Formats: sequence, C-alpha cells, structure tokens
Amino acid sequence: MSTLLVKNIGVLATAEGSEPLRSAAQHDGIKRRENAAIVINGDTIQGVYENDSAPICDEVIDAEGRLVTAGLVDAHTHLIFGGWRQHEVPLKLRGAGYLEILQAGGGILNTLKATRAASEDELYDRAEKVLSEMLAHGITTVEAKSGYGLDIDNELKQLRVIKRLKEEGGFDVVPTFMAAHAVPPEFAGDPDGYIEFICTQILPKVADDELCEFVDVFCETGVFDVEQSRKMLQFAQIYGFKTKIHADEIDAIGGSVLAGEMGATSAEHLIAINKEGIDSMARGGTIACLLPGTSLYLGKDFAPARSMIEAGVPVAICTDFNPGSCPSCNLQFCMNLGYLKYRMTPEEVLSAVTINAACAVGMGKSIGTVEAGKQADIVIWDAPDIDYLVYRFGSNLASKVIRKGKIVE
Ligand code: IZC
Ligand code: ZN
Repeated sequence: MSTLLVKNIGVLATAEGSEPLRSAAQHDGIKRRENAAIVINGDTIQGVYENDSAPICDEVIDAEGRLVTAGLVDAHTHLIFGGWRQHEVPLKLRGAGYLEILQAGGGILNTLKATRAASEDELYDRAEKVLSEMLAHGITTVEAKSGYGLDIDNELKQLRVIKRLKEEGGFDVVPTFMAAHAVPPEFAGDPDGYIEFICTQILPKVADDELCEFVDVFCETGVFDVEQSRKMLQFAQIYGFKTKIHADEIDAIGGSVLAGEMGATSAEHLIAINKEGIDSMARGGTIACLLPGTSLYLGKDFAPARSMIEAGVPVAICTDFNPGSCPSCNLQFCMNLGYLKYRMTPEEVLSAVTINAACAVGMGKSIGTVEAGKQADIVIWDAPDIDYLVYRFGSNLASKVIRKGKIVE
C-alpha cells in the first residue's frame, strides 16, 4: 500500500470520535493542533504526528502552513433531477409562495415532468458534473435523495443513478428514498392513497434491490401530514431503513416532534420549529440538518440554530441542493451563512459540516474527523484558520482535496 504524507500543516482543526457533537461540545469538541502532519496509508489515515517526527512516505504534499480539516459532508441534497426552475424566480419575486407554486402544478411537480422525461444516462451525467464541482469545493461525501419520479419506474431510476455514481463514478454518495416528496398527478387529492402505494408497491422493490439507506418524507402543510408521515417512516423502519423527515420548513405541523418520537436520524429545515419540536429532537437524539441556502433563496427566516444547540440538539449544515429552493451546491457558502445568520461559532460550523453531517448520513465511524483509522478524506484550505474560512465568501477556498487517500485533480 503506498503512503502519502501531508506535512507542514499550520492548523489541523478536527473533532474526535464517531458520535454527533451537541451543546457546548459542538464548539469545544473541535481541537486545533499546530505544526501537524498526517500520514495516509492507501485510503486510510494511519496517524497524525508532530510535523518534525512524521515517518517517511512514498509521496509528500506540503500544506505550507495552511488550515487542514476533514473532508466536508453534505448531508442533504436532491441531487438527481431533470431540468431547472429558473422561470419560477420571477413568480417568487412577485410574491408567490413555495407552496402556492407547488399547488399550481409548478415546483416539485415541474421537476417531476423533466425527471420522468430524462434517461438514466442523462441524469447520471448531470449528477456527475455536480458531484465533481462539489468535490473541488472540498465536499467528499454527499447524501442524495430520490423524489422527482413519484412512480415505481422513475423512483427506481433515480436510485439506480445514485448507485451507479457510487459504483462506477467512485463518489461517496448516500442514497435516500423520498417518493413521499409530493403527491403526483396520478394521486391528485389522495395523499393517503399515494402513501399506501409507496409503502406497499415501491418500498418493497427498493428494499429488494438494496437501493437506499434512508427514507425521507416531506411533512408539511398541503403535502403530507403527521399521520401520513408516521406511516411512511414506520414502513421504512419495518424494512430496516434509517429515517429522515423534512419538518417545519414552512409550518410547524408536528414533523420535528414526530422525528424525535420515532428516533429519526435527522430532521431537515426546521425554520419554523417550536420548543416542543426542539425538546422532542433533543430527547430522540435526532440531528438537525439546517439548510441556510434555502432560507436565503426563499426569503424566509433562518432556523433557530442557537436554541437547538442550547437544548442539546446536534446541528448539521447542508446545502439542500435542488432546482427550486436552493440551486447551489456550495456548502462553503452555507458555512458562511451558518456563521453570519445562525450566529454559530466557526468551531460549531465546522462540526456541523464534518462529524455531525457524517453522523446524519450514518457514517460517523468512517468519516467526519481526521483520526487514525478513518477514511482519508482531507481538505487543505487556502486559509490560516477556520475563522477565515467562515468569513470569506463567494470564492472556493479549497486548495487541495484528498479523497480516500487520492489527490483530486
Ligand atoms: O424541488 O422544491 N423543499 N423539497 C422540499 C424541496 C424543497 C425541493 C424542491
Ligand atoms: Zn430537501
């Protein structure tokens, strides 16, 4: 196995362990080590050393005194879709709401048409391009949801694309089945019938083909209510899948409470969350996947991240990359928003996009920190420290990205 030395690291900023960081630990759990060096053996971190006492390796990268962190993890994207939705922006600017556009057959239903019309190869090529862009920005693991097919063939098509991105493309993509993203035209006015259809007709096929790790549901006014969401996730759990819930994005109808009750791995958005929801998530150990790019793009409030951290909910920050409410896959920009709009500290922001996001995709044991034994996903930043990383915005500050021990060219 060939070895790679990353030497002359100015500051190595990383958490330790495999569990999500919550409360004060979301900040204090990030340790800074100066003058460090990392030795990588194959695709695994062999150890972290004092710069002067690192062993000799086959290959050497000089970090030239810069900041090094674990590779970033984007724990929430709607990566696989056809078309874009730029024509909806003028509607939004004239005051049309997200749910209003959806109810008029636009929004997700617009993307549904374009996704159904796209071939598997087209969807693959588009997603591969986005993943390459993300990798160049230091994002080494990405969660990706289905949810624009909304029938058997097209949901399976989206999930097969994710599988191929992993197997052929070599990307670290974590698949989430989200047929419960909207009610398709075939079930218009019958969300109960559609949930029943997903649970009895689509989910068993997804399970047979081992096409997902998580199941997600959009629990929102006018989409799926709490009881429909509960049924979706109960079926998911029966099949042995981990769960996520899009909750309290627009209205707090009980999605975050349900997330905590069901022990969901994560709940997403949480812009409108209330104390009951926060307390339930803290009790259930559910991670909050916050999506500040979406708040910005929809002109909404920013989720109450500080209240969640204070209540002991581990916070992750993700892009929500999708063609409607966040057409950007730039997680670095979301980190800037986490600092400025959520008022999280640079350390809290770093744990939110590394260890907590890794746990939100069920990979806390293998990624999310720079430690011996973990997968060698590492970013050398064009930055002296993390306060600089969250302060500069709009530029790609990833100087060199190493994924599974290989330098990304
Ligand atoms: O395509 O609008 N919120 N789902 C729930 C989305 C945003 C994605 C979309
Ligand atoms: Zn989403």
